Amino acid sequence: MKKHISIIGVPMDLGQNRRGVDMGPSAIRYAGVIDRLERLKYKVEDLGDIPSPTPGRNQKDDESNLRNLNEVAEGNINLAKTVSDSFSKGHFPLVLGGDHSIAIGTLAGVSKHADQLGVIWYDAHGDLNTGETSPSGNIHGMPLAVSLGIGHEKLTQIGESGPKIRPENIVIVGARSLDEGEKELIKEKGIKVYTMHEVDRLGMSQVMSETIDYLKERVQHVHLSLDLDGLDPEEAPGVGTPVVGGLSYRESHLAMEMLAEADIITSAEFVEVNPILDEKNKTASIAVDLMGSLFGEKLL
Ligand code: B3U
Ligand code: MN
Ligand code: MN
Repeated sequence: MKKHISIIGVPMDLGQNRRGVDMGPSAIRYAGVIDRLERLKYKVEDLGDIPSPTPGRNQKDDESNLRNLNEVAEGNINLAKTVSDSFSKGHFPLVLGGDHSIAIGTLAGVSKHADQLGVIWYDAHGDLNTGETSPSGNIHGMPLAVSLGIGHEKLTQIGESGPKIRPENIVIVGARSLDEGEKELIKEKGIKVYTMHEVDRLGMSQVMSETIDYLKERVQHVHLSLDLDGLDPEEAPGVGTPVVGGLSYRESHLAMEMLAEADIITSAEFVEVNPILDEKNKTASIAVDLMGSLFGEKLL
């Protein structure tokens, strides 16, 4: 594991409809992320927050069906640059969201330095919509498609134009709410998905060891994009679009511990923590607990 971590806050909530997720970075810092990682002997540098664009009218554009397109694009352009600078210094960019639209910028920044970039998308959703398939017009439901080069060009050209990742280098874990267009894209592109069905049948241990073997064979760098709504809302209630029947706290810890052991993750983001919807900062604290495991914390 890299020894130097750059914390990058992204107070962005314009990729969806519910205000509050812009306070995610503060909540995660308040839950003690820096101390936690320093205790594990990392050199941690907090780069502060990416300047967040002024909110627009929060209206969907009639033609593109995208909400706050220009603002989301602007925030992600700034983020891509900061992530790229951190990665090029050999640091581990640890991005704190913000809604999941910020993965567009993170992946644009990391992929500049890793042409075969693997991605683990830990999420209740596929985030594979486009303006045409999205039921909501919310860009946080689109970042994985955008990173594949599919979607509005104001988004796909961030960093540099074209795809940032390849479909065969993606593994989605925890999916249980996929729109029709997303299901079609998954089949068409052959994306590897462990829905809750597979997690229940195989167990998280097998899901993660298969995921690790699959990606290790293909890529040198793996980015972890962890949406807190991948977890069950009973345990992680502070998210904008909760979906019942999710991954447990324990399964999620096991997943992070196995990733730490395999030592394959070179960048990560933790997104969709919404302190307004949370109960006593529980979801932000879970995020920090999971980061502890991801960075090698052990029970004994
Ligand atoms: N798939 C739906 C819902 C959704 C996606 N991501 C989240 N919610 N967090 C959509 O709007 O694209
Ligand atoms: Mn998501
Ligand atoms: Mn989600």
